[in-house]
Amino acid sequence: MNQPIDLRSDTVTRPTPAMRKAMAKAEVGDDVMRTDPTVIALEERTAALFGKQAALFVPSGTMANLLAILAQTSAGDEILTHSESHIFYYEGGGYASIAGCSIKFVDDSDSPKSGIMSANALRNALRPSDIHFPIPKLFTIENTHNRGGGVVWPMDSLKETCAFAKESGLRVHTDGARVWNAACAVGVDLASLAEDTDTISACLSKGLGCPVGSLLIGDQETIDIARHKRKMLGGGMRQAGILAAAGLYAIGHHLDRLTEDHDRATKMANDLAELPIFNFDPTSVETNLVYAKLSAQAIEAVGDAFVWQGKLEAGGVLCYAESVGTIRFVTHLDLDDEMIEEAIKRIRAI
Ligand code: TLP
Repeated sequence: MNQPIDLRSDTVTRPTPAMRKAMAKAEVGDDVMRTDPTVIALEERTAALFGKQAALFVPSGTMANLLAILAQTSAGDEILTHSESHIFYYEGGGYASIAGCSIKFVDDSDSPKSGIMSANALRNALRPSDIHFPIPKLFTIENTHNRGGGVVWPMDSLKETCAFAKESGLRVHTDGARVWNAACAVGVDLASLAEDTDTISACLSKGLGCPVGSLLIGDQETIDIARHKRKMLGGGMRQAGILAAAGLYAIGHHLDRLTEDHDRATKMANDLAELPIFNFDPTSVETNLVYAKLSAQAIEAVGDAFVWQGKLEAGGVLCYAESVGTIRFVTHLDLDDEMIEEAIKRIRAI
């Protein structure tokens, strides 16, 4: 069979030859001792880009989010977030098992977009101060919101909800695994997206070609605490400059091209929405994630999204079933127009 076309995630992107060259040339030291100049350069560059005092290079987005929680809560505290947030849905319950926090959901029923929480929804989720209740400490949002379909927080909602969270005495963390895509889609700079949040995580290993790495960005005091907790978790890395060099290369060369991924996702959504096996609104696609809902007919005739995932894989298109009724297709650096056309052709044939 022809090479499979990999639309499972933007985490599958591989370092380009130029990125590998930058990695090979990287000056390194021991980052636990704070003597790796390339890691320091990446952290300083990122802090400046996001308009914050400091940044911390960590192995993964999951660790960045966990450190944000550990640095801004104590065991027994409550986190407020959306039920489809990555922190709740996909991080192995680290908020509970490691940080000792509970989660209270904030809904999105008064928002036109999935995963976007209004100030009013947050107000409804907050309980009064009372000895019966856990102490609410941290509010987390996701931008772009993965399971919301890769949607971007509208700037006015972002400002209003985060301002209300702060007035309510909460710290605010943004899971910005794909904040680069959000910035690109709404045409604002990263600092504006980070302005109303105390901490923000950003992933280098999604769509940017880096082999590994994320950053946690925020004020100096919080990042100092996170640095200590990173060591505790075993995330202190030594000659990590080789990895940081990939990050610096990606920030310099792979951010502007994200619009290409978004355009390809839009094209893919438009083409898929015409097939009878799908039933979704292609205009809901805002970035590089296409959440394609299966039609009732497709499920009845063949099976749920997990069955369809297997069929598509056998036909040379790799994707992920995200629920019984929805399949996710993700565009990224390692795919071009021709490969998207070919993927659609294969899906049509199946
Ligand atoms: N998301 C992955 C899977 O874990 C689902 C993907 O393929 O989309 N925050 C968000 C919003 C994410 O989408 C992810 C990864 C992470 C955090 C975690 O990043 P890593 O995988 O580096 O721990």
